[in-house]
Amino acid sequence: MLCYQCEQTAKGVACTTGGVCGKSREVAALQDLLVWGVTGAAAYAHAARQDGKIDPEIDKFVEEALFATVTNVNFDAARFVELLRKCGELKKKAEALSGSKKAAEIPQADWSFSGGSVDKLVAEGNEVGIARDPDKNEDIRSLQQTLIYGLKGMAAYAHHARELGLTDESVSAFMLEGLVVAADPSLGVDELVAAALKCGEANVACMATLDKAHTQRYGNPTPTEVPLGTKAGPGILISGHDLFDLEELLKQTEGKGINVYTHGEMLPCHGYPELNKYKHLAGNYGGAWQNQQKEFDEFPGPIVMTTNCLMRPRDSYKDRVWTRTIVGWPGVKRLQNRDFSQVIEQALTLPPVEEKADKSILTGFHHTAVLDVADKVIDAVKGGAVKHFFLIGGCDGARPGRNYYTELAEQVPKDCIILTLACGKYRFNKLDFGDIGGIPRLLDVGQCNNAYSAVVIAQELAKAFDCGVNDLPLTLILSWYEQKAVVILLSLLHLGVKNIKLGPSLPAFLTPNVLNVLVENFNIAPISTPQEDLAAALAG
Ligand code: FSO
Ligand code: SF4
Repeated sequence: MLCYQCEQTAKGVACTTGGVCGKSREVAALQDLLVWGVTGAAAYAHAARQDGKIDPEIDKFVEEALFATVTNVNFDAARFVELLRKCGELKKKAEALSGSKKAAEIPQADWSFSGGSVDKLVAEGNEVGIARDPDKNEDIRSLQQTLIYGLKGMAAYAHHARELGLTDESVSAFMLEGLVVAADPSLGVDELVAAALKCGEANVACMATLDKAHTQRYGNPTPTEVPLGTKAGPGILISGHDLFDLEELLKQTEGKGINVYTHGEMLPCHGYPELNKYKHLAGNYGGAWQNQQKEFDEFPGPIVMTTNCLMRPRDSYKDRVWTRTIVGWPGVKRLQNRDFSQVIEQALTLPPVEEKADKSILTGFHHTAVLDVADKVIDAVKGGAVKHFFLIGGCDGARPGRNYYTELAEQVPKDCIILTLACGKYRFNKLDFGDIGGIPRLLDVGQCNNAYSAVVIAQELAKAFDCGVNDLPLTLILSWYEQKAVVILLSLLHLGVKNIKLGPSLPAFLTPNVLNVLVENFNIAPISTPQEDLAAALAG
C-alpha cells in the first residue's frame, strides 16, 4: 500500500502499512484497482464522447467510484468489490459505445473485472498502485496524482449536483479526459500542469452547478441564527455534506416528534429557506469531523453519515451509525434510496436527547446574501472602517498545528472581516467577533463547495473597486485535508488567485519541483505564524 492523498498521511510522507485514517491495506488496494478500472472505462467513454456519444450511466458511475475513494468516505472492502464489478460492466459498455476506439494508448484500457475473490482483487490492486512504475519521473508522478486527486474532489461535487438533477457537460467531459490525461505516459510536466489547472476550471463550473442545484431547490441562503443547544426529546444527527439527504430526512421525520440536528459540514444547511422552514431542524451539534468519536458517543440518537468525513465508529455507537450509499464502514448499516424509516424507528426507541441551553451562531452568508449588502461593505471599505478581508477557510483535521487557525482568527485586527467556509471554521466559529457598523466580522459562507460563493464575492468586490482579485485587500489563508480541498485549490489557481497561504502542512504528493511551479506562478506559500502571516497580509 502507498497512499499520500490527504494531509494526515503517515509521517507527512505516505501511509504504507495501513491508513492513519483507518483505511486497511486491502481497501487501499481495491481503491487503486477501482481508479485503474475507471480510467480504463474513461479511455473508451472519452473517445465515444468526442464522437458525440454520451452515456449518463457511465458518467454517473465514474463520479460515484471516484467519490468512494476520497479520504474518509468508504472503508468497506465489500462495497469496493461491488463497484469493481459494476466498473467491469460499464467499461464493456463504454467500449461498445466507442466502437472500441480509445482516447489514448494507456494500459488501463486493457483492464477487465477478473471476477476473482477479494484476495485476488487485492493482489491485482497491489500491482496498479501509485508506486507501480519505480522508474517514473517523480515530478510526472506528482502531477498525475495531483490531477487524480483533483478529479476525486470534483467527483464528489458533481455527484451531489447530479443527485439533485443537474449536470454540466464541461464537468462530465473533463472527468473522463482528466483520467485519461493522468494515465497517458506520453505527457510531460507542462501538459500535466495545464491539465491540473483545467481541472480547476472544470471544478469552478462544477461548484457553480452544485450551487445552482442547491439554490434552485432550497432557495438562496440568508443569515440565520443556529442554536447550539439541544431540545428534550428524540433526536437524529446528520453529518456530511448532502442537502438532499437532509431534506428527505426532514420530510420523513416531520410530525413524528423527532428533532434533527446538523453536524460538521451540514451546519450551513440552516441558511436555506426550504430546509430551515422545518421547525424540527433543531440546531447544530458538536464540532468538526475529527471530534466525532467523542461527540457521537455522547449523542444518544441515530447518526446519519451522508458523506465524508467518517472515522472508525466506536463499538459504543456503531449500531447507531447509518451510512448513505457512497459512505461505508464494514458492519455499519447502509441506507438505500433515501429511505430513513429504520433510522426514524431507531430514534423513537433510543433514549431521548436532553435539554441543554447554549448560544447561537450565524451561518448563511452565501454570495447572494453578502452581495445584497455589497453597498454597505464597499462604503465601509472606502470610508476606512473595514481595512482588510481574510478568507480563513478549508478543512479541519486531527493533527496538531491547526491551532494556528484559531489564533489567526483571534488576532485578526478588529477593523477586518473574516470570511470562512468548510469544516475548519469550527476552530473559531463559536467565538464572538462582533461587527463593523452592523456587518458581522465573521461571515460563514458555507460548506467547502461554497468556495464558489467566496469566488463570486471576491470577483464582485474586484469589479466594484475596479481592480483585479489579487489587488483587493483580501488574503486567503487556507487549510487543507482531503481531495475536495485539492480541487478547490486548483480552482483558485485556475482563476489566477495569488499569494495563497496553505497549511497546516504542504501536500506530500507535491515534489519540490512541482511546488516550485506553484511558487513561481502563484506565489503560494506555507503558513508561518499567525503574527507573521497577519503582518505580511496587512503590509501588502
Ligand atoms: Fe471537511 Fe471532511 Fe468539507 Fe472535507 S468534513 S474535510 S474538504 O470532507 O469536505 O470540509
Ligand atoms: Fe493515509 Fe490519508 Fe491515504 Fe488515509 S487517505 S491512507 S490517511 S494518506
